[in-house]
Amino acid sequence: MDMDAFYASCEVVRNPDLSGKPVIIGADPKEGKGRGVVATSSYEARKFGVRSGMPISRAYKLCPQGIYLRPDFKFYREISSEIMKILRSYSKIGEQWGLDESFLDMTQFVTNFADSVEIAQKIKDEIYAKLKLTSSIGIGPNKQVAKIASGFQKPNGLTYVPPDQVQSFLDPLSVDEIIGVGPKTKKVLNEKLQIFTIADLANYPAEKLNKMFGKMGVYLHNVARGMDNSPVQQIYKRKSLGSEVTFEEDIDNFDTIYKTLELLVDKLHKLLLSKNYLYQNIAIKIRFENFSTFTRQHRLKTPTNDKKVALQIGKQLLKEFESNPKKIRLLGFRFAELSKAKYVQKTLFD
Ligand code: DCP
Ligand code: MG
Repeated sequence: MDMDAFYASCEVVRNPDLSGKPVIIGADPKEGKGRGVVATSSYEARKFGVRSGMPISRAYKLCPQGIYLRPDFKFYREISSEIMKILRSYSKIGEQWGLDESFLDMTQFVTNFADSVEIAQKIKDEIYAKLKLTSSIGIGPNKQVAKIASGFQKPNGLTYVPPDQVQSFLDPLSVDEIIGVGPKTKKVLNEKLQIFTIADLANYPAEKLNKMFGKMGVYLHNVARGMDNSPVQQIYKRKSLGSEVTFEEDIDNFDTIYKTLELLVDKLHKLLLSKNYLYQNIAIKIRFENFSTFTRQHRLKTPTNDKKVALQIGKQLLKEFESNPKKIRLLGFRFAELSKAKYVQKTLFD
């Protein structure tokens, strides 16, 4: 299940006058001079070409008449938890991704696949009745297929892919429909290997994929053939904790960059501790004035929640960019590969 235009739809719920209008959630466009990006937009705004992740200045050019709102995460989280409560009443085996997506394992509640179509419609109806929000649901024999199906007929979609139609469903789709295939992997697949559709990928020799991508190659080969054995699990609600800052003005002073890094690490580390997480991976993201963007990550041998280590690695990862003459527009930091700490650390007085 994936909610439609989630943040934007939440705003429409709060203010029904926005219904049917191009609503864009993200940074302040400041009449086209604004910085930062679009978080999401209503389907009406998407008709103008507005997309998530696009610079807000570009969105403003495409759709100056849009209604631009800053995100209100607290409100979206509240609505999200209402949605997740509804989902939990249908199956306790659920795996939430972000605020607006969740997988449900319905195996024990159905005798055949088709039964789940009826349940999915009930879920959609209940979400709409209680919250006036539309959602899209995909049903399939595994998570990968279900997720792709959930996006197949957005908004307000319901797509059922029976096991014997998985391959014909996947075949014509673009490779970047696969979870984990982002712009970079897509580019390599398209340009180096002439692989465009999932069918191309399914027919490509597995050994060559392995050579090129390692473990990821095995994964790609399997999912292209409809195979995904990953369980629906309620382990960690979030797989990472991250945040980024777009500077008011582009910055070339690395002291400011390191200061900003400290602030990000500080804020995220508090969150990490409050949720009793350990991290095993640190990632930074840096975007220059010309929008060229780089990410770097470092994996630790063992999970930890040490703040000093995080800061030190963050700084190390940023070092290589110090000599870059371009000004910096954005800095991001992320704790990833999170796991729950086995026992809660007690305070000195416990
Ligand atoms: N989001 C964001 N930045 C992005 C992508 C998403 O801040 N680059 C936020 C805003 C979205 C929410 O996460 O409302 C959910 O992401 P989705 O990818 O599910 O996008 P939407 O729900 O907005 O639209 P869709 O109908 O395509 O699912
Ligand atoms: Mg969504």
